Order: sequence, then C-alpha cells, then structure tokens
Amino acid sequence: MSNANVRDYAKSGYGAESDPTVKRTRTMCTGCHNRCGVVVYSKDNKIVKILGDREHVFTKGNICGHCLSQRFIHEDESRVIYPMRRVGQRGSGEWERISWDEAMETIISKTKELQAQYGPESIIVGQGTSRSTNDWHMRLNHTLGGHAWGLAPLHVCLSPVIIPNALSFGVGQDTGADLMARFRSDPFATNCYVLWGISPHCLIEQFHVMRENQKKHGAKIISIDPRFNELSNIADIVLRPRPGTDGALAMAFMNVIIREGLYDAEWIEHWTYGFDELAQRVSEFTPEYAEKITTVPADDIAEAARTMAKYAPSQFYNYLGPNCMHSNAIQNGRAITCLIGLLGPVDQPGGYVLNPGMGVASEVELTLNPFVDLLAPESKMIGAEDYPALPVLGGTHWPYGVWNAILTEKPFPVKMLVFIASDALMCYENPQKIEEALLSPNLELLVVKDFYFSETAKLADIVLPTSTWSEIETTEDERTEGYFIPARAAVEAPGECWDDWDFILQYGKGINPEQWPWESHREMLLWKLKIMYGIEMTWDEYIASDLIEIRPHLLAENRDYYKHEKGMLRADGQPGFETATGRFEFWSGATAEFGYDPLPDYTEPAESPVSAPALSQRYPLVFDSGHRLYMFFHSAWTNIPQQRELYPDPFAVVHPDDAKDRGIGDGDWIEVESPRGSITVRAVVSDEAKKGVVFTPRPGWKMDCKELGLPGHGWKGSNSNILVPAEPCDPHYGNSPMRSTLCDIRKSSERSADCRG
Ligand SMILES: Nc1nc2c(c(=O)[nH]1)N[C@H]1C(S)=C(S)[C@@H](COP(=O)(O)OP(=O)(O)OC[C@H]3O[C@@H](n4cnc5c(=O)[nH]c(N)nc54)[C@H](O)[C@@H]3O)O[C@H]1N2
Ligand SMILES: Nc1nc2c(c(=O)[nH]1)N[C@H]1C(S)=C(S)[C@@H](COP(=O)(O)OP(=O)(O)OC[C@H]3O[C@@H](n4cnc5c(=O)[nH]c(N)nc54)[C@H](O)[C@@H]3O)O[C@H]1N2
Ligand code: SF4
Ligand SMILES: [Mo]
Repeated sequence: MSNANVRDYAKSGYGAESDPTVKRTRTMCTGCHNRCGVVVYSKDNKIVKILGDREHVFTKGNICGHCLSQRFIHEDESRVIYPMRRVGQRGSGEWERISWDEAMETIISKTKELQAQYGPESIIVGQGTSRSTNDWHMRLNHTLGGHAWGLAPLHVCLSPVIIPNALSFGVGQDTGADLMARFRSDPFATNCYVLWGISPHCLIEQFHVMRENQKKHGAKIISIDPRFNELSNIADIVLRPRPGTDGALAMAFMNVIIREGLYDAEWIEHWTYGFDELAQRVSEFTPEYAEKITTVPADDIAEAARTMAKYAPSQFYNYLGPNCMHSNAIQNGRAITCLIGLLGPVDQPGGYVLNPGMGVASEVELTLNPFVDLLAPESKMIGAEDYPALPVLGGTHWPYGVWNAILTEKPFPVKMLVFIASDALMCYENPQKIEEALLSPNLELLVVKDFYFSETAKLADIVLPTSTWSEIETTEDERTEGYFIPARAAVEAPGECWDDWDFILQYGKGINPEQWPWESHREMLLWKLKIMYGIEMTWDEYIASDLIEIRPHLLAENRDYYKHEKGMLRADGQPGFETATGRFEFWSGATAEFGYDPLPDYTEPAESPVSAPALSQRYPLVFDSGHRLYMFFHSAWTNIPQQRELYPDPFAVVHPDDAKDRGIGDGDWIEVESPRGSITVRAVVSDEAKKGVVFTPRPGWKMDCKELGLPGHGWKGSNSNILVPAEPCDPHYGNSPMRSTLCDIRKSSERSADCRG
C-alpha cells in the first residue's frame, strides 16, 4: 500500500455512522493494557471506521492510533490464518497447512506421551504479558500438572512492583499503573504525583487529571527518570538518576524526611514497625552521599523530598524503571515502598489506596491453582532453589533455567513448549541461548499461537492462527474496576483463526475433560460470571449489556478509606495490616526469609561503571533497554504501515556528548555492543538521553513492512535483549538487568546509508 493509498483507505470510512448498511459494534480494543472502549463500523466483513466510544465508563472516547490499524490487521494477507506444520528442518521456513483437528490431535497426543514418559513437568505452557487469558492459562497449567503461570515474563514485569508492597503493606497490589490505575483513589485529591520510571502510556486516563490539578490547584509533579520522557516534560521537578540507583535516591528522600521531621509522628507510632531501624539505616544516605551514587544534585534531592512531604497526600506511580529490571530491583522497590509508608498515612483519598482481594487470577475455583508451596521440590519450579522469591509471587519458572533445562535435562527434562501470545526470542534476555534451546533435538514439540510468523513461530513445529480484538467476543475483568465490560466481535476472523480461549479450552478438554466441561468460550465466560460474581445470564443478555457490575466495593463512589483503622485489611477482622506484626513494616521478617536484608538496602547494579570498573574501560556507557513507544506493543506491529511510518527504523537514544566523542551524527547507523553481542540501530542524538546512558526502545523491529519497503531485523539485528545477560540478576528474585548493564556504541561500518532505500 503506497502512502496515497493509505489516505484513500482512511477516506473509505467517511459517512459510516449514518450509512444504514454499515454494522456498528461497541467493543474493546486490547491493543495494549488500557482496554479502550471503541465503536467499530464494518461492512461486508471489512472494517470501514473505528471511533472511540464516548459512552465508555473509563476511556470516554479516547483511543490511540494503534487501535485504528485494526482495519489493516483484520485484512492483512500476511497473517497466519490456518494451522501450519513445519515440513523442513526447524527454522527452514517450509510449512504445510493442516486442519485444527490434526493440530489438536498432535498436541494432545504428544502431551500425553511426554507426561507418561517424563512427567507433567516436561511440558511448559508460556504466555507473554497479559492479554485476556491469565486465569484460563493458569487453569490449563493445572490441568497439565504444572502450577500457576508456567512461563511468563513476571521476573521483570509487575510482580517485582507488587512484591515490596505485599511485604510491607500485606496487600499484594502494585504501584505501577497500567494494570491497576483505575483502582486508585480519586486522583484529583492528590497534591503531589511522583512519576517514578513510568511512561505516559500507562497513565492515559490520569494524564489529563494530573495536568488539570497541577494547573488549577497547584498540585506538584515530580518525574524521576534518567531519560527525559514525555512526563518529565510536564513535571515541576525532574530528577535523572543513573539507571538502577533509584534505591539510593529513595533512601536519601527518607533521610531528608526523617532528619527534618517531615513525617506524621502519630501514623509512625501507631501503624508502622521498624521506624528506628529505618532511621538508622538511612542516616548515612544524605543527599550529598546519594548525589555521588545517583548523580542527582543534592539540592534537587532535598527539594523533591520536601515537596513530597509538604504536598501530601502524594500518589506514587513507580513502574518498570526503578523496580523491575535491575540486579538490585527488589531492594530498590522496597526503598520506594518504605518511602510511601514513611510519608503515610496511607489509604486516604488521594494517597496510596489498598484494595485487598481483587486478583481474579487468585480465585482457586477458576484457576484450579491451589496455593501450594511452590518452593517445595515436588512443585518442580525451575529456578526456585536459586531465586526463591520468584515462584512465590509470579508463579513462573525462571526463564533462563527453562532454556538450560531443555539443553541439559537438568533439573529435569523439558520436552515440549507451547507459547500463547509470547515471542520468547524477542521478550526474554539472552535470546542466543533461547535459539539454541528451541533448535535442540531435545525439544520434541514447539507450538506457537500468534497472529503472524513471529520470530519464535518461525522455529516452531506447529503454528496456530489467532483472531484479534475486532474478531473476538471474549474479555477479562482485571482492569475494569467494578465492572465486567463485554467485548463483541465486529467482524469474522479470517480463515481458521481461533480465539486463544478456544484453543485453551480444546487443549484442556483433550487432557482432562472434567475440568473443561464447556462447549465454547461463550459458556466459559458465562460460567466465570456465575462462579466469580454470582451473576447468571444468557449469552444474549450478556452481549446486550453495556456494563455488568461485579465488584461494587471497588467503584470510586463506594470506596472505603482508612481500611487499616476499620479492620478491613486483616483476615481476623482486627485493625492493622496483614503482616506478621500487624503494622506497615519498614523492617520485614518476611523479606528476610527470602534472603534479603529485612530493611531496605542499596547495592550497586552488578554491571555498572562503579561495580565493574575494568569492564567499563571497554564498555563505558550504561545500556538501558525497553522504554515504551506509543505505536508498538512490545515486539508487535512494526509490519503495519500506519505505525511503522512513524518509527521507520530501530533506534537508540544517545546523548549529544557521547555521540560527538565517537563521531556519530543524528540518524547514523550505529552498533551498540555489550559483552554479550551487538545490535545495529540508528542513533537519535538527543539530550532526552542522560549523558553516559544509551536507551533502546522496546520493539526490536522484527518484522518487515512490505507496504513501506522497510526491512525486518529479525530477532538478532536490533533486539535489545541480545545485549542483556540473564545473570548476574537480582539475587533472590532473578530479575534480569534489562535497564542497567554496560555497552559502547560506534558508527556502523556495514550500514551507513538509510536503509529505507
Ligand atoms: N504502547 C505501549 N504500551 C505499553 C507496552 C508497550 O509495549 N507499548 N507495554 C506494557 C507493559 S507489559 C508494561 S510492563 C508497561 C510498562 O510501563 P512503564 O514502566 O510505564 O514503561 P517503560 O517506558 O517501559 O518504562 C518507564 C520509564 O522507565 C525509565 N527508566 C529506565 N531505566 C530507569 C531507571 O533505572 N530508573 C528510573 N527511575 N527510570 C528508568 C524509562 O526511561 C521509561 O521512561 O507498559 C505497558 N504498556
Ligand atoms: N529488553 C527488554 N525486554 C523486555 C522488556 C523491556 O523493557 N526490555 N519488557 C518486558 C516486559 S515488561 C514484558 S511484559 C515482556 C512482554 O513480552 P511479550 O508479551 O512476550 O511480547 P512480544 O515479545 O511482543 O510477544 C508477544 C507475541 O504475541 C503476539 N500476540 C499479541 N497479542 C496476542 C493475542 O491476543 N493472542 C496471541 N495468540 N498472540 C498475540 C504478538 O504478535 C507477539 O508476536 O517483554 C519483556 N521484555
Ligand atoms: S492500543 Fe490504544 S486504543 Fe487500544 S487499548 Fe491501548 S491505548 Fe487504547
Ligand atoms: Mo510487562
């Protein structure tokens, strides 16, 4: 499609709203976690127009450009639309079409054979970030004889944000935003927003509120991000720490707040535990001391600390930046949680609100996942011995251990992998090792379910076609506060694409029909509504509903505050928190059980200019990968012309001084090299980057875009994870250091010309 045709294509939707021959469908975009309400106009099974749904309870008509590309994706001829079986060598790219019956028969019989020969642990089902099947995925794993999520990127996503909060507050919820932001207290009641290593894509609904509150009521915004991101642009205070040093920054904030007596003494006295020990611990972290570690000027540190305290209640949004992708991630997160606790009282309007018991995936009747001891050897969680905190929250194997288990058969043989919505080669650290494992003859069956031939699908034995959001009628309720919001199919899926729910159902049924008694995803959905929320309805009633109220206590108007005072947080109904001491714990015995210091602590990232001075002679820059771009969701959509047009080539953001030192100009192709390997990208020379740090965004540009004549770069060419090691990682949780290792850059000798041709 040429650019002119892209415009014609857009025009084809004019007048759709008033054309009686056009079908109008209200549904939900699942292009990212935001789940925006949309209205899809279609005719003859083609989408002619997509609008934001103004009546949607949360998103009120807002949508982004990616959603509009659904028109293209629905019709895209390069999608996989039939089950395919490999005919040549693995990875040779030779395929034959097979029927779903044949595909399911192969998968189910191989599963049974391997279960009998090697035990159920030899089959691992993996998923990427949550789409709409978290709960069913867990149920399937249980049916197969495994636990929890099997394999998911939880070692670097979400769980590391939840863990510190669970340890200190006794409530397992996050302070990130994209998943649970809607569960927060009224953001208008907040006086200071601390945006700590978070992207605007996760704060779509909050952005305007923050801005309005700042302009009209003088609320403050503090941005803490080494990259000057879009949120730094609207902040009153911008701090740019060296990647992975956020723990030291949080300790210094606490130092100022304690020294200057800026905390609420009554809250500390009545509701917290370990204050004196904390005060002792942070006493050395003066702003001057932290400046040496973080490079943030001491005065700015002190000013930010005073602002958080003075403008309480402060609302913290801290996500992947500080908490998830460093070898010191968990303790960095603990320091932030303790800061929130120090600034208490919590659970007040505008502050950090606690919502216990909202996790759908923890409902045993639905997931069948009993709360077994995942650390017990019989649980067979790979990596649990070395990283005992990982299986406890996250319930997933340690990914690198899985690839090793395939290759070495230790701690036990892994013989079959099924990936649903997961491109492992693009998602996990050290993909060089993943390729080796996936090509190994030890792996007897590799199944991938995706929209396209993803990088991992290219190495699969069976690839299963998948319907996308405009073509499905299933959804989840993890992000929609007190509501269940039906999704409706606007168009029919092409060829034989199946919804992931239907595949999971048929797979589960083939192994244990009693656990999967339903005939279709429709029955699954109605059953879920019944057992989870006591709501009984027919499909017609369901699909005709706009909003189904499911958890009224979570709705903003019914929200209870100060729950710790009212005995609403503890199982025994007593006031306090569900922790060993019944208080918010600065000092946490549960943390110590995993091997960490019971107090928050700061350690240098394992591979940094400070901790590895010899290595940094050769690799003097810090490598920080994966910041989000609006147009792409993880590694997907670089094949879509409307999206690729905006970011035609893979790139790294490089500070002007670092570029100049190396003779690199804006737009030059460069190699980014680490001790693990190198990737080729274009330099975006900008002081958006902190000096000394190289930032590569998440996508990786794996797919080509035929319409624009732009190449794909596969899993090797521009995939940041090539540079990321699995170890050294967080010592007890196993987070890989995707955002703090060493690298260097140089002008690419092979690629100097613009490859757009
Ligand atoms: N469009 C789009 N939206 C998405 C996604 C996507 O791929 N595309 N992915 C979804 C998923 S699964 C997730 S988990 C969320 C992630 O959501 P976020 O965590 O909000 O997003 P990121 O942009 O990955 O990271 C946030 C910021 O961390 C900064 N950062 C990097 N290193 C550090 C550091 O050491 N310290 C600090 N303080 N900041 C640092 C980056 O510069 C970036 O601006 O986004 C979700 N939303
Ligand atoms: N270096 C680095 N690596 C990272 C990150 C980072 O910041 N830096 N972020 C990490 C994080 S937080 C996360 S959550 C992971 C996410 O990683 P993943 O969720 O695994 O994302 P992808 O690697 O894009 O692989 C997802 C695949 O699923 C397909 N897909 C999308 N939707 C569906 C669907 O509904 N059904 C099916 N069957 N297929 C679908 C897409 O086409 C794509 O090929 O990446 C992690 N990897
Ligand atoms: S991709 Fe865009 S429209 Fe779709 S859910 Fe995300 S923000 Fe909303
Ligand atoms: Mo994620």
